[in-house]
Amino acid sequence: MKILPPDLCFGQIPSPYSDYDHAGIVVIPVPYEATTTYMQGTGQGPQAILNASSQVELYDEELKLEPYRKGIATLDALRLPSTPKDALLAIEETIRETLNNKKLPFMLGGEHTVTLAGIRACKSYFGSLGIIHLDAHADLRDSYLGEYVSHATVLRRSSEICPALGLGIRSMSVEEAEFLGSAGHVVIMAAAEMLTEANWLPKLSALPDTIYLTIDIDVLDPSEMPAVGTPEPGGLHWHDLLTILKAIAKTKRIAAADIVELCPPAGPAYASFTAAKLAYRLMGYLPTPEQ
Ligand SMILES: [Mn+2]
Repeated sequence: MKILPPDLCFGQIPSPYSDYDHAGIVVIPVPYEATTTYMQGTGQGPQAILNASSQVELYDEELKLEPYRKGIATLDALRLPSTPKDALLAIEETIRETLNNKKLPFMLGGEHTVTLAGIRACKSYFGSLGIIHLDAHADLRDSYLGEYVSHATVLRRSSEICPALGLGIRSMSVEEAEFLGSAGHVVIMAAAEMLTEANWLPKLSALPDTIYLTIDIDVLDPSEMPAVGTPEPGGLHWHDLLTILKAIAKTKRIAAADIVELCPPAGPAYASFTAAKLAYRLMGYLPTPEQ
């Protein structure tokens, strides 16, 4: 396991706050892209977020504190085996090691498939686990283009492991809609329903206390987040998303998180900055695991 030095790590955070031993949070860049079907480029997402993160102020004006002081180390980007099965096993191993070291894993994708590895590791570590899935897409297909493990099936595979709440969803197939009708352990809320807190806040309480939080960056509206492979109109806006994340962090124990599906070639540079700022803001909301 290689740790990036301050000039290359997330946020260019100085030592000792970016040292592994000091870290409450470990950023894990996972440039995995194997099953992308529309615009290519999610493999470049982690490095684009790391580059842009150097421009994010380390003082958080909303929280009125410096989140980096809880310790944020960054691993060197994972070098993954070529087959999806082996790649997921390698990611899972890294997440498990991070949890064993009493640190909160924070993956930067990469395509959404990487989430499955994070959920497998967290489920075996914590036992009881729920998933909160922020995404434009339901990702509930049973298979997609012949693949059972793909960005389009990730919540379906994950929901076979633990209960899930999808938020901000605004695109699905008839197969996914029918599955939702029959699967009580998977609940979704459309983006249009998310504007009223009374609609979604009670859904959180139905989940286990320990949460894996996955954010497909396309949950944001394309006007704010154009750099995605499969944009959908009608998405969440910045402050709506922060309100939801704050509520999750307040009512649940977020045990691990990821931000996936940034596709730098599909949009302007500010999109990478938005993803980096979202990551840092979320780190400010996250608990520090007991060490
Ligand atoms: Mn999506």
